[in-house]
Amino acid sequence: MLSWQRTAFHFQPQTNWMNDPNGPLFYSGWYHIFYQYNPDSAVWGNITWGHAVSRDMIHWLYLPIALVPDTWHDINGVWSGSATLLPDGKIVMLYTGNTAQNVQVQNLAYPANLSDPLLLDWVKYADNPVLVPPPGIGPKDFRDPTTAWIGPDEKWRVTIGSKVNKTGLSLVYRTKDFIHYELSDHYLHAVPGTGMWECVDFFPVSVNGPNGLDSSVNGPEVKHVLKASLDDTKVDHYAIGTYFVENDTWVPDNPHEDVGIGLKLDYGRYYASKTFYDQQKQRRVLWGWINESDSETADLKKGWASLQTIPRTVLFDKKTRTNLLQWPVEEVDSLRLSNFEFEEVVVKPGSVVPLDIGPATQLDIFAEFEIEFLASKGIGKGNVGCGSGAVDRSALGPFGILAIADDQLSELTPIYFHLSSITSDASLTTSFCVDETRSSMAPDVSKLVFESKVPVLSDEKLSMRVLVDHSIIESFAQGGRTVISSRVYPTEAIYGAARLFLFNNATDINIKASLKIWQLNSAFIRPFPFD
Ligand code: DQQ
Repeated sequence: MLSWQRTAFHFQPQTNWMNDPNGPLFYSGWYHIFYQYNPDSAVWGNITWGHAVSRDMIHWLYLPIALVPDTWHDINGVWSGSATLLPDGKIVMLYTGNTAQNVQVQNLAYPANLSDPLLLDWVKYADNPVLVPPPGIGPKDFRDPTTAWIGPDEKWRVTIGSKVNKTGLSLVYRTKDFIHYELSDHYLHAVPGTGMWECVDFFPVSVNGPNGLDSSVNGPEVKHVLKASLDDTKVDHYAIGTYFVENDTWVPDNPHEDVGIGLKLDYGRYYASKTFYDQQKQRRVLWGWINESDSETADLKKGWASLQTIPRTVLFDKKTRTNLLQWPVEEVDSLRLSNFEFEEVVVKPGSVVPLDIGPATQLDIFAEFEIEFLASKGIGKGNVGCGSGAVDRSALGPFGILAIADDQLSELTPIYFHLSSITSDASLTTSFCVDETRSSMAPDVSKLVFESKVPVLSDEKLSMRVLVDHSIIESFAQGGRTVISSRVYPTEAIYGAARLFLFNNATDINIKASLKIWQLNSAFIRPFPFD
């Protein structure tokens, strides 16, 4: 059963439940995405690997399920895993199997026929599992192998998330053939108090170059990103640091911003993300799972649950040198239809300005904001943080846009900045926020205020890019320094009734907003036409 909340250009299965992205790769002209999929229901369970292919990561063709639970070593679930492309063109897929006794083990699978660009058939290695929990690691704390990378000793490395007591950690294994493994004496990294690490991701970024890097690249111009999905809080945290291949350890640049206690990949609803290196366009691409925030009953009624974010390119931020930049892959631009431009629209304190663009359910919005102090007021102080939402007022915020709003403003989702202060060199750190609290009048919907901090350098304007797709809003601040994905279920602001507004709830500043807005086409996402 479909419903109006269904998205138009985000990837989701035709029906039923999806969670983590698995084994993304580019092979023989096709992007492949696999995903944790329950073919029987719109809630988690009976987990298989769904499979789809695309030429551009926007339009998708569903393929038959790639891996199902059918042997003792994965009978309780074919759980998350990653792909590795070997230099000889072969593909290795490592995934976690939940065994008949609910022990987490690592299994090996490979394509039955490498000359099939669709990689339709998968073979499980006959002697699976290839790894079982090592001594000292709980049977339920050993999951989600990463893409492998190769060291100068010609051995591949794979890291696997775990915990010991409350310390989250990642184990490293070395292998030559993906069948026999040796466990490293050291953890790749461990952070006390962070709990179980799921879906660890580990990848290099270029500190000066323009491109993404293959997982095996290392050297003086390279830093490494370690990401863990924290089971206790369901948040994806990352940190940037240095990888030492001699003993397979990683050290964060800033111990105060270590994995799980510092930066988040996304400050909204987002989990279990995974990157891959796209050798076709020399970029690193990030996938992430966005859960529903309505009730399970509502999900069962609508017959589906969850979607994947728009794939994002990931780069090191060469200006701040402290964070990543995430940006929707350039292929999204191919969905752009009519274009609207607004120059220096003045939004006075306490006012709302409609933007006349027609229906506002499928949009790509790029907005820049300039601040004008009111002569009568001087430079006041703002709030620190996003507070209880966009209704909070201070001298310097909030201001931004109201997305998926109806004409009466009975439903709306503010995406906004709230400055705390302005310094003499004009650089600042601002809060970037999304407020779901008035997004829906439907019952049983969880509605939160999402908060992040984002650096704004002295030569930069405040800017945001926002992708709107019926029931999801993905918001990128300052070129992707911080990202917030939110889920909304409007009942009034749907289809032709959805509108877009500017707002300014600050008391002491005028806002001058300049925007470029595109209506976006729907993507073609449908079964592969085998006949
Ligand atoms: N989802 C999978 C696990 C993983 C978790 C099971 C994260 O492999 O740890 O569906 O969402």
